[in-house]
Amino acid sequence: MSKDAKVALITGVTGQDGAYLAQLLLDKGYIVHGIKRRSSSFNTGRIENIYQDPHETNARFFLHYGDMTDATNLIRIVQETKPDEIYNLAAQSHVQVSFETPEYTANADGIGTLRLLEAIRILGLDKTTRFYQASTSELYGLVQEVPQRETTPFYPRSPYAAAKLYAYWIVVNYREAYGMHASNGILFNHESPLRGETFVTRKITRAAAAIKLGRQERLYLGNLDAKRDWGHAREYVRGMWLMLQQDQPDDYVLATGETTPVRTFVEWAFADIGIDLEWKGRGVEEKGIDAATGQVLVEVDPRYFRPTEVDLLIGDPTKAHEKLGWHHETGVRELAREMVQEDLRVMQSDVVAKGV
Ligand code: NDP
Ligand code: GDR
Repeated sequence: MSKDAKVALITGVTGQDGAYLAQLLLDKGYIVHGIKRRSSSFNTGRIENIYQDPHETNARFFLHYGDMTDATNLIRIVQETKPDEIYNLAAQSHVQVSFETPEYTANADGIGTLRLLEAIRILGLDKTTRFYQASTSELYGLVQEVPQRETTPFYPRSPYAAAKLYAYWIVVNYREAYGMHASNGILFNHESPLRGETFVTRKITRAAAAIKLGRQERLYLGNLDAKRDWGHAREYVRGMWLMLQQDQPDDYVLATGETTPVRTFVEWAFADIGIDLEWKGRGVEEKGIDAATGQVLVEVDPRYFRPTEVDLLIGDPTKAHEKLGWHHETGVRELAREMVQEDLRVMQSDVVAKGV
């Protein structure tokens, strides 16, 4: 292991982005520390492939128990690891769940960010440690301008977005007040086969795979009209890294510039399992029907409607193109296909393994 290897600390390393980012940094020769939460069940599935026994002499990947709601724990981990770069990806990241757990979401996503920034300052690392904050297109909320760019006014529409708004501004403040190299990545939705199962793309691709294998009859969804700018997570974590390699800290939008309604993503996923879906009815009565058999495969369930919705997200990544040289590669149609195929592969191997 090189003595000059850079050290990174990733909060949220067990999540979708944490897994891709840890892999990217290890490939670049970093020593990577990740914070994981104590859980009564297994929560390291996404990083199983990069797990290293800490007793190995050349181990470069280390996990620490921690939580964004525990300041003393964060201070100790930052003190022990003295990272060159911190990527703050940990969050209660589900928008709908934030309406059920608003205080916890504010604590973990908003104040948690402050705790980490303070840890850096308390330990005197504010001139050496670079900081990435996982900011979000949810900050734009109620449409003020399209496409949304770094200068578009924010209008959060959920407790999650309001917590992330605090985090965004406290990062800007610490940059301006203390000269910290702290940057916000305002990332539009990014998905992958590692996406959490309750986010809409993965819920759809898993259901399509399960329906194809005869393991599920119907998919229940909420608002089919919402439009999102969906990219591939693997490409977005590279943008995070690029932000911290710049001489100056700044805030950047990462997006594809293309937006797609949820309904269209559903059609694509079913097309990928060989089903031509037709829509009948409107609003809560709308149904997705197998054109060949007449069977109802998709229904709207109002329980998935949000008290306030974000109707339209479409990002303008021009600044990231020009200053970071970052570009997305995978289009949303290709992304949907990759996710369906991977869900099918995993479910099929599960069927073989269990012999059912
Ligand atoms: P995930 O939900 O997949 O991962 C979230 C991670 O945070 C998990 O490792 C989770 O741990 C951890 N975590 C949650 N709460 C705490 C806590 N209190 N203390 C410590 N760790 C915690 O999210 P993504 O990987 O998709 O997103 C990464 C970040 O980027 C999040 O902050 C999200 O809000 C933000 N973001 C995501 C976008 C996207 O489209 N994916 C777009 C824009 C921003 P565990 O595994 O134990 O649950
Ligand atoms: P989002 O992602 O809220 O954009 O936040 P999600 O996939 O949850 O929802 C996208 C859109 O789909 C609609 N929808 C449904 N959503 C879910 N989860 N389940 C359903 O059954 C369903 N039916 C319709 C939603 O109403 C919404 O309009 C994600 C998270 O990763 C955040 O952490 C991140 O900040 C933003 O993306 C950018």
